[in-house]
Amino acid sequence: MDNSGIARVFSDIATLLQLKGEPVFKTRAYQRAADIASEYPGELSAIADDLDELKAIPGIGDAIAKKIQELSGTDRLEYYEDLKGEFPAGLLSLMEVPGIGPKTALRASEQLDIHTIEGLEAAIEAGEFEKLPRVGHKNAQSILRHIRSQRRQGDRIMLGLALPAAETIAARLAETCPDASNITVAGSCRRMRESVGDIDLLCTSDDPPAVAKAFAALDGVVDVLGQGDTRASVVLQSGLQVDLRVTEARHFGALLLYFTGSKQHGINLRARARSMGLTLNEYGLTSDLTGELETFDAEEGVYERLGLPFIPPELREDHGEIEAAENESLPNLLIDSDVKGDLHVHSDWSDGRVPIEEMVAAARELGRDYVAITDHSSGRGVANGLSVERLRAHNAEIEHVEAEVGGIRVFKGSEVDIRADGTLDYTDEVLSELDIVIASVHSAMGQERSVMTERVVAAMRNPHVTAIGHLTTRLVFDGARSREPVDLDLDAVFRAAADTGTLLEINASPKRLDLRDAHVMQARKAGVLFLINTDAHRPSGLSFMQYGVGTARRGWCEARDVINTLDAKAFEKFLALPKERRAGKTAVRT
Ligand code: DGT
Ligand code: CA
Ligand code: CA
Ligand code: ZN
Repeated sequence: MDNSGIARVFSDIATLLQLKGEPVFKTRAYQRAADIASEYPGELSAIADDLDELKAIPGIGDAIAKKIQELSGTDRLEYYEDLKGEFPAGLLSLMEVPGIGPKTALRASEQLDIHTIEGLEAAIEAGEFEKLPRVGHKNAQSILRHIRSQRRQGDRIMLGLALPAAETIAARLAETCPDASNITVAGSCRRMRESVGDIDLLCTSDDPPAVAKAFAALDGVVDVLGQGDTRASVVLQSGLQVDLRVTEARHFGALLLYFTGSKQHGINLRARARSMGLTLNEYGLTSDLTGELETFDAEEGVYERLGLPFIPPELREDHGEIEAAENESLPNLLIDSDVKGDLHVHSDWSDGRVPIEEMVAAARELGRDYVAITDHSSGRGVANGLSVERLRAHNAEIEHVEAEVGGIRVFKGSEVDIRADGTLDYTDEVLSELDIVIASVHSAMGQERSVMTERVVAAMRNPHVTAIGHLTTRLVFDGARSREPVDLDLDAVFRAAADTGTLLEINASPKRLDLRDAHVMQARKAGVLFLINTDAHRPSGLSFMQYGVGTARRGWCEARDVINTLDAKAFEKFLALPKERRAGKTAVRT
């Protein structure tokens, strides 16, 4: 057990002793031991063999030192288990809810038989919990809000945080553990879901238990939830949970397929296997007739054996992908390198962090063929928007930077505010001086559906508006804030986009991903064409493109559905078309 685990046990002991009415000096000793354990610079378990060394730590006496020894050796402490046994089950987890002290938790479990957070939630909803002494309706409701927000916040984390974390821990495992091969991110991360519950990793090895053990001891692991011969579940400093599965190379294909999910995709594949007289699990396919296990070192083999082409992970959501695979009508999904340009980028002319030149140089560095600098207009929605005079200076600066940086086409752009009444911040005459106009809603987001719909459709009717930016304005939960989408008649909006030849943006910023996957799917079916843009406000933001591509893939997009897969020349030709001719797929293929 690591220091934070030990600290937690001691702190729980202190709480339970206090509840028992033990003398204060006793509870204080454990509380102090918890503090010492969590602040101790090295791993306590590393010196636990030597009782004298433990006792040399100020504040650690004989009794505590022996308990540290026991915890380090077995991950269990008899004294702690016995103490917990004197109280109702689940008591400690109830006390973790903000607003619930030890006495209330004890009453809740003894008098109301509540032992889990879910039980507590139900009792609050039923009005039972508030009747406990010193609770009351107001407190109960506030506790309920805490529970719900913890669930919302604690449960899932945005892909933009999870994927880099998954890659970091995978790299660390590779470094520490040369025995581990084929280290691969699976689960919802691999499917590029906008948020993930936990990270799933798998790898192959000739010695799985050694890898599982090394993984649980990696730098950055603060808690080990479980560890066995072929698996380990850990918690990282960031609070992210990571599940590792280790297998032999011959099972890799079946395990990756299982562990990538989605669960329903797996279930559908199993049903298909069963209809063929086969049983599919994470080891391979077993013949019902002979009982023989067929193994696969890659996923492709499993699909092939089931009579299917490979199905990309982003499609494995039970959205008809197995039928499409059967009919050979799977989309030929776009890939990262198909994207040639980025048409929504900010600089320090509005709310970006660096000069235009730095953004352009960074875009060129990433291999983009073209980029549009689209600083904000002067509407109410955004600070430091550009007046008409500054916009014209901005245009001149863009021309200058294009010549200066070289090797990348730089378009004159604006992210123009769609005002509450559907008009835009600049006149048509001013807009006509631009190459790219991204029109977005940044204010009056509470408008009712018909008003909001008409507002956005009005912007689409403007002949100069290239695309609508982040259509629904929703923010993916990112630990600090989330925002509900505005209320829109999406059917009507998508129809209008297709009719007017207005592109819809797939905003690739991981906190937005707007359009989201399901909306991309719906819009694509309505004949809408897309741009995938990063909306970068600093150079690092230009690398968010992969999240937009993942979202487009989850919406079954091919390269031809996304206009910025065109090379710079073809893209300019597209822009030269009058809007009504930009609609429909024929326009793109030219
Ligand atoms: P998440 O973590 O909530 O974002 O979603 P996933 O899809 O990563 O789910 P997770 O981490 O619970 O499990 C990883 C994969 O393992 C999941 O996508 C499919 C597979 N799996 C887990 N539990 C089951 C199950 O009960 N049945 C089947 N067929 N597969 C499962
Ligand atoms: Ca997962
Ligand atoms: Ca998992
Ligand atoms: Zn914006």
